[in-house]
Order: sequence, then structure tokens, then C-alpha cells
Amino acid sequence: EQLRRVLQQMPKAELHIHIEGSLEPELIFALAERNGVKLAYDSVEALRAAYAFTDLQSFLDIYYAGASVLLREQDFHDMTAAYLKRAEQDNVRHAEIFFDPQTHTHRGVPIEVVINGIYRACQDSPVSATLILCFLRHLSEEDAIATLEAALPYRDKFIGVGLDSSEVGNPPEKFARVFARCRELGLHLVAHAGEEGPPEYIRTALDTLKVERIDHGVRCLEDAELTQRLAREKMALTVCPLSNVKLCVFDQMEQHNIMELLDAGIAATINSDDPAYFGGYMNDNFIATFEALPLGLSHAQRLARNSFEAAFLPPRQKQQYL
Ligand code: ES4
Ligand code: ZN
Repeated sequence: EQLRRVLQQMPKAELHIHIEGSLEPELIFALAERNGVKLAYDSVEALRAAYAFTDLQSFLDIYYAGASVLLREQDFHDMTAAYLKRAEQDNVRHAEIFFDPQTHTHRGVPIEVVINGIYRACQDSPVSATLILCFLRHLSEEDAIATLEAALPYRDKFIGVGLDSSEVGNPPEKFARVFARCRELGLHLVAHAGEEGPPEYIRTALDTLKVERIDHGVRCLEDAELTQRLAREKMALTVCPLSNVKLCVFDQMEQHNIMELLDAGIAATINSDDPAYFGGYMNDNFIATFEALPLGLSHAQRLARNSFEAAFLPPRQKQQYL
């Protein structure tokens, strides 16, 4: 119908995409072949059949296994180019792309291979694209600090840092020192919080890490005071509806709280998170959400506007979309 066309055609920014989560099974097998990497699955179909997740950790185990085929700069380039091509089809005009260097450096891949491959694809794309380096929160803060140091020769190739991987038991304050250092360096700061973790993690991400956006954040509604604060401070949440359903944060899309977030005055955005694993890219997320919930044209316009307002773009580049 008409709303569907509006959702597809409207210009939008994607602010929560893990580039390793855009690796489609077909590309995983092609790269495994190219690099002589042995996979634990016999076929594309067998791999895809394993994408039945019960929680965040059950997904992360398969996601890190999939990333094991990435060895050369060209591999990182090809993965990123494929994502950007797909994003362009969804009328994504700007993408802020997460990457997980520790997933690769811990396998012996040099960080410059990771950064240079991803960055070159961004430069070659008609979609505006910038990079956010994420620290794996299940690893130590010392490891995060060493990763930051190793990345600093490439400081001009990423605009910010984030925090991802296993949330529960790894609260934001575990990374207080490395985020303080990143803040001094003038990097933008974001963190996953309130996906599986409690509202308190959202509060410490704001107060201790001083992040500028919250990734997910959907559990904020369990805390009325925090909800009001997020609205008052115009703190953007990068919500990922298909991800939340696949990882059982919500049982079904009909139970998703994005309409409540918007109606509470929170600057929520819609994003794809790990589109190759969760069943869809940007427009798939918009359409699935709007089919399941009584959202209308004004919500669509609000979500698109929120995505550009929350983007880490210079005012002039933003204004052409606002
Ligand atoms: C992630 Cl959905 C999600 N949550 C936390 N960390 C992640 N890394 C990739 N996808
Ligand atoms: Zn994420």
C-alpha cells in the first residue's frame, strides 16, 4: 500500500549496523573458499538453518564463527561494499558503521587490514558512510585500551567508539577509563545498553561513559524516571526491531515497544543491527514494524527525521534532510 512505499522511498540514516553482521551466508562460503577456511557447516542452507537464536549469546557464538572467514583487506572491503550497495537500495543516504576489531586481531589479523578494507569501501560508495570502532565488552578494559592504541595511527578513519557483545555482567562502568580517553581524543561515544541489560546500564552509559546515543535502550521503559530523562535530553535510541524479535527481547513484533518510545517523546530510530542474521535490512525493519503496530505516516516521518538529527554529521550535511 501507500505507507509501504513511503517507508521504502524516504531518505534515511542507519546508525546501528555491525558490518560483520551484514555477512550473508553466501559471502561467508565464498570467502571461506577464497581463503581456505574450514567451516563447521556443509552448505549455505545448513548455516542459515543454524540462525535460530534464543538470546544474545546464542547469536554472538555464530556471529563470531561467521567472521572467521575475514582475513585479507579485500575481504573486509567486499563485505562492506555489499552492505553499502544493499543500503543504497533502501534509500539509506548515510550509515554509521560499527566494526569489531578485536574479533579479528585476536585471530591474528592486523588492525590496519580491518580498518583499511572497510574504509576503502566507504570511500568508494555513493552512500555517505563513517565508522565507529566497537570494544567487545566481554573482554577486559586493558584489551580495549590496547585496541584503541593500535587504532590511533588510523584515527582519521573512524569518528567514534562503541561498546557491544555480551551485555549482562559487563556493565558500562567496566570501560570508564577507555571511554574517558576516547572523549579526550574528540571521538564520538555510543554504547549498547538496555538490550538485555537493565535500565541501570543505560543510566551508567550516560553518566559514567558520557555517551551521545544509546544503542537499543528498549528496556528504558521499565524506569519512568529514566524514560522522562531520555525524552528531556533528546537522547537518541538506535532501536533494531527485527533483532529484538530474533533475540527474544520481545516475543513477537506486536509486543515491540517502539511506538511507546516515540509516544513518550524519545528520539527513537529504526536500524538493522545484524541484517544477514536477523532477517532483513533497513526497509525490512521499517515494514515489519509498521505491519505489526498501529504506526502511521507521522511516525514514519518522525523516525526518518530522528535518524538524521541523531547522526554524527556536520550541520550542513544534516540540514539537507531535515
Ligand atoms: C550485537 Cl544485537 C548485538 N548486541 C550486542 N552486541 C552485538 N554485536 C553484534 N550484534
Ligand atoms: Zn548492535
